[in-house]
Amino acid sequence: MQQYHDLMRHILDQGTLKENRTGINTISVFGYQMRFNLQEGFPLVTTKKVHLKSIIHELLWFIAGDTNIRYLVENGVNIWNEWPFQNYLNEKGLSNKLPKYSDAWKAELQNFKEQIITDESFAKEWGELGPVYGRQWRNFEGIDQMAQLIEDIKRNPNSRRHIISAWNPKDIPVMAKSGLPPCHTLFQFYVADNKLSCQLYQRSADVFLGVPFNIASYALLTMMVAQVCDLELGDFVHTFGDAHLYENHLDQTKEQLSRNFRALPQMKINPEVKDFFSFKFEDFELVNYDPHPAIRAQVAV
Ligand code: THF
Repeated sequence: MQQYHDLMRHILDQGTLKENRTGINTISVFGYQMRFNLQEGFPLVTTKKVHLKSIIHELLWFIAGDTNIRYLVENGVNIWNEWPFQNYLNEKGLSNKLPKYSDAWKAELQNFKEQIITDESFAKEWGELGPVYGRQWRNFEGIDQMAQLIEDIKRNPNSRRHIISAWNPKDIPVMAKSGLPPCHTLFQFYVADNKLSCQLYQRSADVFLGVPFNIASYALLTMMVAQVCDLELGDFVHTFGDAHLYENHLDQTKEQLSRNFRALPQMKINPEVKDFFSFKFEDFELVNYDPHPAIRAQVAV
């Protein structure tokens, strides 16, 4: 994953200090591109342990059109909790008593998670992220972009219009309330020499915490689409708008940059699955993943 280390190094060397809505500053660059040949192995970062289980569940959750964190929390995936939680605190007038990232805030977050799992009506009321990825992919103003994309790739692979947009200007104000406007704004598929490639335009990227997830997630999505469309694997191209490192991730970034690369793992997908919407968690198996230990960091909300 030389490409990922090059990006972190580039931001440390060239980035500009910038303020943002989270209260934690970043160093940031604008415009960058990485490319991963998916035939060379599964692009999961090896210089820290990345929790693949969360990535698979999150992707299946998008594909199912789900926008409530309950499925994720039930499956031990905690990467989306902070946003509906902060919304809950704001609505209950508790955000002054529980300052973001304090120990009391973290304790109340645990409590919130418990309630999401045990109380269905609580989950319905407070676990909803609004019209985020799942909604836009499967029901963009009534259009199932994902189903159409699969049909279009099968019928007309050479098309230059294999695009899914998560950016729905009408929904942006609602998204900002309980979730946030999509970071993965738009992606496009491309077929040549019987190989399927995918390019993502990511408007905003948390390079230390989010990007290892984002690369693996879109690589996996590309593999799934390739399997159901009977295509070989091409490249995943990752294009960025604002690519940044949060100031409270800099020590972790330097620690990671000091580590040596290891061989990429392989992803095995159950070859029996031919219907895109039938993939289950058990259909995926990661083999030969031998990463360095995880590196902890606080996500900015
Ligand atoms: N907001 C911010 N600030 N960063 C992001 O990466 C991000 N996302 C999604 C939406 N908003 C974002 C959520 N994705 C982690 C990973 C991905 C996330 C959010 C959080 C995270 O904390 N990872 C830890 C723990 C992993 C685990 O417990 O499974 C890690 O060490 O990797 C970008 O899409």
